[in-house]
Amino acid sequence: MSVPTDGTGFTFWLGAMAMMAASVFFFLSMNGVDAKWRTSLLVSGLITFIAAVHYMYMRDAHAAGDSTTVFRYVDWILTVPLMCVEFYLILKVAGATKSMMWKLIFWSTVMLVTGFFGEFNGGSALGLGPAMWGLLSGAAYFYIAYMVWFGEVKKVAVSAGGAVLKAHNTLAWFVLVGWAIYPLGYMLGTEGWYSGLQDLVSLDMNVVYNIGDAVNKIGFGLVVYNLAVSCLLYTSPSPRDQRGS
Ligand SMILES: *C/C=C(C)/C=C/C=C(C)/C=C/C1=C(C)CCCC1(C)C
Repeated sequence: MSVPTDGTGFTFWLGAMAMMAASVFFFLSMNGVDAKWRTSLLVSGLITFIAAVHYMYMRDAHAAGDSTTVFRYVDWILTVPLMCVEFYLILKVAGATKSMMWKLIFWSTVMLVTGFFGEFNGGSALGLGPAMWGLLSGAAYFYIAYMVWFGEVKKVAVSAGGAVLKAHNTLAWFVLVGWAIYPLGYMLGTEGWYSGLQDLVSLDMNVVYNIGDAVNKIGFGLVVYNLAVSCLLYTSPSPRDQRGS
């Protein structure tokens, strides 16, 4: 293992550490919340834990001068569907169905597989090129955002109301704004009609992806944590608390 000597390498180290710390936090928080939120916190911790492991691999690959693309997409193909599961878990109480969850998982898989083809071997798969693959990926992304903002996911959240709706709305902003960081990174790292952007913004694609991951994976988990903890305020004191007073 070599010491990072460049900015990008350093963000892999920071990312690995932040993801690990977040995992410990989410796992340890499980005991302090109502049973119905434990699985949600477990999933939050799994998302950051899976990322932590991949960050260690990407950190080493980057330091060795190798591509990180495969590790990046293996990480995403595991963690993004888990974020879809997270929507399902918090909305289950309000009647979210498994079919809704699978629809989110399906479109997120389409988004990532097409994105991978756009990055792998310069986007040469099927002769489409990065811009075309990126467009296909973007279409799947918009459909997910639509489902979360206006479609069936939103409808269930509205019927849940209260703290669950509030958490849903925050997660929806993550999908719209936080997830939009990724196509920006993609445009900085691949060749297409948008390549002029690289002259305006001189950021490494990996740095942009690393920022996106920190915001979205840790942020998503904190929204779920906040929901679980806010619900504690409304439950009656436990027998032990009563004994003390
Ligand atoms: C933890 C990882 C997350 C939340 C990853 C999310 C990734 C995306 C939303 C990626 C989207 C892309 C596009 C919309 C178009 C270009 C290709 C991608 C895959 C970068």
